[in-house]
Amino acid sequence: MASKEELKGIASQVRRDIIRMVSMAGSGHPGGSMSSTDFMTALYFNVMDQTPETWTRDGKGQDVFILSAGHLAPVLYAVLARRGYFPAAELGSLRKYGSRLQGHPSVQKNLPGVHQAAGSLGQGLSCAAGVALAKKLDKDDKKVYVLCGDGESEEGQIWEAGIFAAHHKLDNLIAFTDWNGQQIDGKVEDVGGLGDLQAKWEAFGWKTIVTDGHDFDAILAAFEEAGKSEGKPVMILFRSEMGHGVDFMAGTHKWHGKAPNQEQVEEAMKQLDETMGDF
Ligand SMILES: Cc1ncc(C[n+]2csc(CCOP(=O)(O)OP(=O)(O)O)c2C)c(N)n1
Repeated sequence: MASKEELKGIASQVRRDIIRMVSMAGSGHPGGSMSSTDFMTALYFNVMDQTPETWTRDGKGQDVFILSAGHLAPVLYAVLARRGYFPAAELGSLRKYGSRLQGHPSVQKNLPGVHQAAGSLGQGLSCAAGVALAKKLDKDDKKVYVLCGDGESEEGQIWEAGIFAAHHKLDNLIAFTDWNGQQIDGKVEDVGGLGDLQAKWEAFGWKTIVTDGHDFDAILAAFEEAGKSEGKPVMILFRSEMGHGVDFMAGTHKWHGKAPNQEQVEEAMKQLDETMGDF
């Protein structure tokens, strides 16, 4: 278990990793990766019953994480590396030919920590619901966690999975959405407005929790409450900020899928150094 101060430091390191990886690759998705960094760090360091030593691809007898918004691969890879699933030096191979760190997660590459390929938005929640149902059938009491994007939630398949999971009372399924309000082309509300996202999930029969996605107390409390659900799948809506942690990247869709240049990397590192603590 990491302390709150340690989690903050790790999250700063993860944001540094994301910026460097995407910059070295010359392409990738830093904005949503940085809005998801705090809850992904909390999940892997303090919440999931899964470790680099115990992880297996079939996920039996342990918690499973599935990345539904596959373009957020940089945050998943950086968190996995900092948690010890593979060497951090490998992060520099993001998007390189033959690398285990493809631009979107691939199971063919056998990267420890990755159960499920992703990239076509909307599919991961269905996969996670299937794994959660399999765990119920196997009498495996571990949980399935899945990260969705808010832009991704414009996909019809998300809502089909929502019906399925509620119908099967998958209370071992804990989904969370990076509710940063931005997607590839602009604000979610301007592109394909979701309206009252909490009311929508409630109407689909899910337990919902809305909380601050950049406050570790709130994040850990939300995961704890989610773990106690009975009879309903859970959707945590993490209110977050695109590009969080670096002022010129924050709050705009312009950093959804763009690599920072050298000067921007240096400025970002300066800002993130200040929030590193002792990590
Ligand atoms: C089925 C499908 N349609 C379109 C895309 C292209 N695409 C990739 S990311 C993205 C926007 C996703 O927005 P959001 O989930 O909010 O992620 P964020 O912008 O916060 O990173 C789109 C349209 C895709 N990957 N898959």
